[in-house]
Amino acid sequence: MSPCLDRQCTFAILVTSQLLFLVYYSFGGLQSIASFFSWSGQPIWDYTITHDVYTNLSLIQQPLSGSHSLPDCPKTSPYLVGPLSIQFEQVPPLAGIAARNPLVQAGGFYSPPNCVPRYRTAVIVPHRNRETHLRHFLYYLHPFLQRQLLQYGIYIIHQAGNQTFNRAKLLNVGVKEALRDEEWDCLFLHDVDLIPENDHNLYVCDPDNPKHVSIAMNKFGYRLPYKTYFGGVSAVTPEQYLQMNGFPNEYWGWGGEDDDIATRLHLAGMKISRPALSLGRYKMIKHRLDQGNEENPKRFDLLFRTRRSWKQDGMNSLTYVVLSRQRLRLFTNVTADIGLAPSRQGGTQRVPPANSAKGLQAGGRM
Ligand code: BGN
Repeated sequence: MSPCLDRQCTFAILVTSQLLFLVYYSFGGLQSIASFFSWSGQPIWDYTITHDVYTNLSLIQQPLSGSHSLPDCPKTSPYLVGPLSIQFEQVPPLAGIAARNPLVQAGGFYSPPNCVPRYRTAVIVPHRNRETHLRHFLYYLHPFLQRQLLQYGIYIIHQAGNQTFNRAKLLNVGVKEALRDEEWDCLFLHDVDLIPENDHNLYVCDPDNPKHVSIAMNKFGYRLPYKTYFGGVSAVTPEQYLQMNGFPNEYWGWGGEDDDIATRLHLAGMKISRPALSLGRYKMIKHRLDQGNEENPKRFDLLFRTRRSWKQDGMNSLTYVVLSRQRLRLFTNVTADIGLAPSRQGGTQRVPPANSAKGLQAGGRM
């Protein structure tokens, strides 16, 4: 071969490989190519056929008569139905949700009546002034979790006062408070406005790595917005949570705390685990940015410092005061004073009386 031909050949190889690379990315990378050729090994769900979220629930709700010793729950629940019908037009009343979930115990606790559960999961939800979202959330989550044959508890962690919101710190509080009740195997850290669309998306942990679960949200066109995204819904074992020193306490306002968590789990020697894209699907309840949860201008600086700060800022530096802890009919309501953002700390570190807890307490009177 002449040197000239040789050069042409190299050029052709370069151009072809670049073209292939472009095609690869326009197909959405390995995952999409695999699913195109059905290589993923996962079922491809048809979301045009959906089921009512209360399907099969009455079958599970019949406790066995007599004094049987209970068998272990099956590895795969036979009650699962797949894609769920979800609508947010009518807001269900708390009393109605309670009536449809008669086996849920005070505090939002449940254990399957006819078998010994294989997993114990605490669902922890940071909250403030989102009563409508909370009602949708409870309406869907209770039957969803019961069909999975889990032992579970739902914890709503309410930030007292009206000062800047701090999602990550509320999650730290929730983990600490939930672990006082029970040796949970798995902690589901859950935004209140996200509803899972498929009950095969099991609310159990990956024992090896923290799991990011809400990987396909309608808000982002049912794909990951970026590779290290860790927001919305995630699941960690208590051991994984402590290994990464929990979540940062210093992110006040919207944004960045989930990216910090993604960084700290890597720094703690773990990786992000994810379910299949067709399973980790969520519908988000539409809303405007909350008052008191404005974008955090300090998030860029904070993220820059995660590598230096994660061992000092987290579960080992968490301080808060529990103002109330109530076992309501459908959830455990923890109202906590978590202090104020640094710029707002005047002479006192504590927030004014918890006036915004009223909405939730009303739920307890059902
Ligand atoms: C990102 C936010 C996340 C948020 C996602 C999705 C930041 C840090 C910028 C360096 N991260 O941009 O917190 O969950 O968008 O909305 O703002």
